[in-house]
Amino acid sequence: MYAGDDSRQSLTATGFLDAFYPCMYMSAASQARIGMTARKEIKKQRRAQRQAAQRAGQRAQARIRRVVYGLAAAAVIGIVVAGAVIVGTRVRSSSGEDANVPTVLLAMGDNFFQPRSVTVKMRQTYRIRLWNQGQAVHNFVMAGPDQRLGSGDDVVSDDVQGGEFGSVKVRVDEPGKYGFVCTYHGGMGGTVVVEPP
Ligand SMILES: [Cu+2]
Repeated sequence: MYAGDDSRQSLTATGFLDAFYPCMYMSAASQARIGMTARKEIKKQRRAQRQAAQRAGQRAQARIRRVVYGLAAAAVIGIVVAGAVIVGTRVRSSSGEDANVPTVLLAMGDNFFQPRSVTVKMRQTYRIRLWNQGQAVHNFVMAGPDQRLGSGDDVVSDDVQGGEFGSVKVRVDEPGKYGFVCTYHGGMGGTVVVEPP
């Protein structure tokens, strides 16, 4: 039993040596071949290492690219959001809604409008700002699409007290002359001339 074990151990020891020191038992040609193989193996490993390093580098570059693109996208979004906020602020900061609606100033006296004629473009909304510079209350009533006053489609402002301001929105889609009056004072009136674009 022990002898068998010992012999196996010694065989194992020889095998061990064979594996680690093949040069001691091999011909010069075999050694050269093994040397070649070893050198090839080393080259292969180095190539693999280089390729791995290259791939790692590419991955790192891709990561950097993603970060850069991410930052660029964030910047663009930031600018758009900032722009929206600025535009929003500009719109909101007006005295009323619709800051982009052109305003026509129309003064009222006792008892007349000044000017008596206002020219606007068709298919465009205007805000007519009424400034009552007189003492009496006045209003602004303008002919609607049928171009006739008092036919039910008139544009009618609120009353404007002496010294105060009023406002009325007007949009006309057909060119022509549209009369306006103050319904409190006969003969107090004027004309809105609507021109094609
Ligand atoms: Cu009036």
